[in-house]
Amino acid sequence: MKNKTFWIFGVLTISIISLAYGYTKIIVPKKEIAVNAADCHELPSSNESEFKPTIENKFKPNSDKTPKGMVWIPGGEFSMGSNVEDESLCSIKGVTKDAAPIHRVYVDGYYMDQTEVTNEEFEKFVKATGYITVAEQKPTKEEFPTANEEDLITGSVIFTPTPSAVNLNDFLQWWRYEPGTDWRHPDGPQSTIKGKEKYPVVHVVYEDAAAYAKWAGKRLPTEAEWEFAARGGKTGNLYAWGNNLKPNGKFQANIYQGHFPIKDGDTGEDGFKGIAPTAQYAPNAYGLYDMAGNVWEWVNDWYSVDYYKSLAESGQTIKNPQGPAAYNDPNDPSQIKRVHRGGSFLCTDQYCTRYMVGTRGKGEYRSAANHLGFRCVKSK
Ligand SMILES: [Ca+2]
Ligand SMILES: [Ca+2]
Repeated sequence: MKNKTFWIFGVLTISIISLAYGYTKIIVPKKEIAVNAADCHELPSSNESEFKPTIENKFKPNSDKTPKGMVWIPGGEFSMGSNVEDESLCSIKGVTKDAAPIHRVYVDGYYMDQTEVTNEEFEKFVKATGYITVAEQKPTKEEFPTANEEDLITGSVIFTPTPSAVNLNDFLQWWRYEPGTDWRHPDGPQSTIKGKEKYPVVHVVYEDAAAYAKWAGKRLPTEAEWEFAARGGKTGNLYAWGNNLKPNGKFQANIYQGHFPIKDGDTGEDGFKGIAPTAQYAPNAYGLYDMAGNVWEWVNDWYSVDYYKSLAESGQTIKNPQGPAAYNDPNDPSQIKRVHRGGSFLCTDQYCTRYMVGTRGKGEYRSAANHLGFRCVKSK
């Protein structure tokens, strides 16, 4: 394709899409094996006993001090990560291996937003500060020195269902860069957030999320804080609510059912085709909504494929890990990435099961899309 939007797409979104699936290199089938091998660490066998009991801190602050819309997460010691066989991408079991090995972590207690940050909340921030998100800023020649001037246009990336069934090995088939798309126009320039006040804000990049958090007197969670909270004090569960995807036959999160990624393929068996307002499903044991699905959530850590391995090798319980000092994704070294967690309304067992609680996502830190948002935490 030669049109200018595709150029931006090519530059900005090869790894933007990795934010969707946390994995950029399943592009052609022959690469699946090569990448799989490249990602393959020495792994412990999958075994429930790798998870040792979560030990929550006993301290609980006075409930009068709990900020509105937040809950106290006690922190404590827990086993973090995922048995890689549990997750799949492109129906390949255990393909990414970046959430292994399971390792022991301690986090201090903190407050966490009960929901993903909504359009309504983000709008308050923008009104108060005049903040302009990255998707609303014209890409610069400095950032894209080889680009033609006419290709430097504002916009963001939108999931676009395919007309018919496609081979799932090329995600460019169902993502497009759409000029004029941003948090106020989440589905393209003609769309609005009117009536979507309680929907999660999307088309925000890491620095947008961090700016909001700072304004709100909060911060983005570390990856460890995010996972501790998502697990709700339980030990080694597959999901934020337990080990059964559909207890009593009921979905517990907004993910994707049906044929991915074709037009009208999402059956919405979980109640929603596409994105949903926040808090439409039961909260986890800590009172947190949508820790699985709806939108991916930025966390503060740089992404490194072997970070968990390096922590596990220390043999110690790691206290308040802040993420690696530098990003590292050997499969995509040119893209600077931070971690995303929780999966989105597009996650499906046909393609990506990153709604599983210990699994990870990643994305280029200045790239946005319509299934990526965030929530904040606040230290005591
Ligand atoms: Ca859904
Ligand atoms: Ca979420």
